[in-house]
Amino acid sequence: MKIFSLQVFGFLFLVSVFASEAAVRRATFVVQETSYTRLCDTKKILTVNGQYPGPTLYAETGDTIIVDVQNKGNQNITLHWHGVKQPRNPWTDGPEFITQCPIKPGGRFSQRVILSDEEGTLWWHAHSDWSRATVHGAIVIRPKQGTNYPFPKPHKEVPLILGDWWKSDIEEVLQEFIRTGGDPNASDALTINGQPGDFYNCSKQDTFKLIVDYGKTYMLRMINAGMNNILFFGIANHTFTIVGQDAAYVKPFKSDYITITPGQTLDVLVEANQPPNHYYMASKVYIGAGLAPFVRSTTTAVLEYRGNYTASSPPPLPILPNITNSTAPQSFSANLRSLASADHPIKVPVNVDQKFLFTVSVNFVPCNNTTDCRTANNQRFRASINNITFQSPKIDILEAYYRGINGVYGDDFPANPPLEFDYTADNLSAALRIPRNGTEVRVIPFNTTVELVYQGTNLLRGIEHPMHLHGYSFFVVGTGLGNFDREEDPKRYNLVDPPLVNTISVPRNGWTAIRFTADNPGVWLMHCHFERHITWGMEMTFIVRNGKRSEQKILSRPSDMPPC
Ligand SMILES: *[C@@H]1O[C@H](CO)[C@@H](O)[C@H](O)[C@H]1NC(C)=O
Ligand SMILES: *[C@@H]1O[C@H](CO)[C@@H](O)[C@H](O)[C@H]1NC(C)=O
Ligand SMILES: *[C@@H]1O[C@H](CO)[C@@H](O)[C@H](O)[C@H]1NC(C)=O
Ligand SMILES: *[C@@H]1O[C@H](CO)[C@@H](O)[C@H](O)[C@H]1NC(C)=O
Ligand SMILES: *[C@@H]1O[C@H](CO)[C@@H](O)[C@H](O)[C@H]1NC(C)=O
Ligand SMILES: *[C@@H]1O[C@H](CO)[C@@H](O)[C@H](O)[C@H]1NC(C)=O
Ligand SMILES: *[C@@H]1O[C@H](CO)[C@@H](O)[C@H](O)[C@H]1NC(C)=O
Ligand SMILES: *[C@@H]1O[C@H](CO)[C@@H](O)[C@H](O)[C@H]1NC(C)=O
Ligand SMILES: *[C@@H]1O[C@H](CO)[C@@H](O)[C@H](O)[C@H]1NC(C)=O
Ligand SMILES: *[C@@H]1O[C@H](CO)[C@@H](O)[C@H](O)[C@H]1NC(C)=O
Ligand SMILES: *[C@@H]1O[C@H](CO)[C@@H](O)[C@H](O)[C@H]1NC(C)=O
Ligand SMILES: *[C@@H]1O[C@H](CO)[C@@H](O)[C@H](O)[C@H]1NC(C)=O
Ligand SMILES: [Cu+2]
Repeated sequence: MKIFSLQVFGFLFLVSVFASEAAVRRATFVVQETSYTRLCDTKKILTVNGQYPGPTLYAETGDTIIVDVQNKGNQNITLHWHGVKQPRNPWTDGPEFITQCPIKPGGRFSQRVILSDEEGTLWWHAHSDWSRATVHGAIVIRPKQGTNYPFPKPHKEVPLILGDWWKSDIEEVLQEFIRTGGDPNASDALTINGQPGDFYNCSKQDTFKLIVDYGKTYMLRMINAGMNNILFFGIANHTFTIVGQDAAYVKPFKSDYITITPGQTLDVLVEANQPPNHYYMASKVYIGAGLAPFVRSTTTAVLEYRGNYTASSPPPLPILPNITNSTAPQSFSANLRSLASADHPIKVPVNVDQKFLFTVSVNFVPCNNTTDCRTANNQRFRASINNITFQSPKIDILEAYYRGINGVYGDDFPANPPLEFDYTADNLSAALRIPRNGTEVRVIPFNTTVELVYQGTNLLRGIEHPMHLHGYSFFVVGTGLGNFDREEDPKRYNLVDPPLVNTISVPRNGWTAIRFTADNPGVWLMHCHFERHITWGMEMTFIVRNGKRSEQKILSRPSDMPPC
């Protein structure tokens, strides 16, 4: 037996491990109001352990981390471990009113974060209202002792978290957004590791810096923790080698820029092979054909070579794709393929038991209050999947399912769009735009192989949707523009080395086909990772039933589940 320590924001924990077993690690997360200054404004934000971004959780493949979450803030909160499959353990997955009721002020909840085959970078974030704007952090999962990266070990590994900063209180932004029915206010700045960077006078002295040694290779553990935008990121004069995505390895490929959606993570290598200097790392929004307000400025950090030289002032900036260039994200993601090597084999479902086609739409509903309906013509935005706008129940779906409580949810989520139409046509009839409300789940028997095609629609405005599934990673077997063709498109699927991810950007007015084996029993949320679309109702829930054997059933209910 060996003992090692885990440092989380000043608390030192001693953890004992049997060398042959996966380790159990512990961390304490205190949710609290913390005074922060950004953009020359000081305000209170919700943090974990006083940190923004929050503390990084470190683990090795297959470990379990027990996080003791204490809510010392003044609002309800839940925490989600994004991309962690949590085998048989939906209990501590986190989405509010899906798998738990919120942790109330003064409450606590000991959350087991059960890792299995994830290796790379994931993250954790609040999963109640819009608290995740400031309540988030990295999860770093290194190869188990005795195993290696499928590439030379980088000299250093650095989490780089992209985020948003609002000068206003995030709850006020949310409340105003809900009340008016229009788009939410854009954030006031993008951030890299919490800092807007050199283009903001009030951030300049604290701009994030990565000091590098010439000739060494660095791994950037990139996370888009931003709320509402897909982002571009680059480093002047340096080329990336992308090696991982959503804690699964990909075939290495080179690119001058990356595209990263909210919810997505990327592991990228950067070789410090340029003349010693200071170079800007920069990120800005990819907006495509979207119309929602967004922050137009660029956030920066600095890659700084160690040594004695006169640095260029200002440092060179990376050249990022135009914010409207939809080819740039598409050609970037087309390069992402599973490593699918002997050491990292993949098991793509070949025969499919159940096929689903889900339309993902932004909608309009009429409303009647001119003060409140900021949007034109007394309309209010909504969003839907298969024409259903998700309505949050009052007690969580998992509890209702586990205890057999009726009336909390229905099990009629449609396998196909209730109405077939030319999803991506221009000028669709306004009558199609109004969705219906519902709290419907789709029940899937244990071990079913599932194919799910996300079909974007142009009902109101076609836009990309970064769709995220809890409890699973899934293979992205195909994608295309226009309407999905059930006969022709499957012929071009990639069943050899499709990427294995937990979040996928469905192209504007296009489709994406994913496959997974439903071997993780539980209640699992599926939603768009644009926060404004979640608020508009772009969510649904899968219930994957227990298998016959005891190791195929949901674990028993923890006794400290937060009460409703
Ligand atoms: C949102 O933006 C509008 C226009 O700039 C401003 O008047 C309003 O105060 C903002 N709301 C919040 C909550 O920041
Ligand atoms: C930042 O500071 C510079 C120099 O003091 C000043 O010229 C500039 O107007 C400031 N910019 C902003 C946005 O405040
Ligand atoms: C960075 O690249 C640009 C364009 O390729 C070049 O002009 C510049 O000299 C390079 N800067 C450094 C410091 O190498
Ligand atoms: C840096 O280089 C300059 C000129 O070559 C030299 O004068 C100076 O002492 C060096 N500084 C350090 C800290 O090595
Ligand atoms: C981006 O593309 C649009 C449309 O092609 C063009 O009008 C705009 O000038 C471009 N912006 C930049 C910064 O290149
Ligand atoms: C869009 O971005 C890609 C990748 O950077 C580039 O190759 C292409 O030329 C850009 N297209 C336009 C119209 O700017
Ligand atoms: C709006 O108000 C009018 C007049 O009171 C009413 O006829 C109509 O049904 C209302 N519409 C909605 C969507 O509530
Ligand atoms: C319309 O909105 C205003 C401002 O929020 C509110 O005071 C009023 O009660 C609302 N009227 C109706 C009929 O909902
Ligand atoms: C959605 O459902 C509503 C209410 O049943 C209906 O009016 C509308 O046409 C449907 N739209 C689509 C695209 O299915
Ligand atoms: C749908 O739910 C919203 C509240 O979430 C409510 O305002 C609206 O009236 C509901 N629509 C229908 C058709 O029931
Ligand atoms: C799942 O089903 C496949 C055949 O469809 C079977 O080979 C496999 O053993 C099943 N797995 C479990 C865990 O039941
Ligand atoms: C906090 O959560 C409880 C349910 O657990 C709910 O009754 C209460 O309304 C919530 N409070 C707020 C401010 O949302
Ligand atoms: Cu969306």
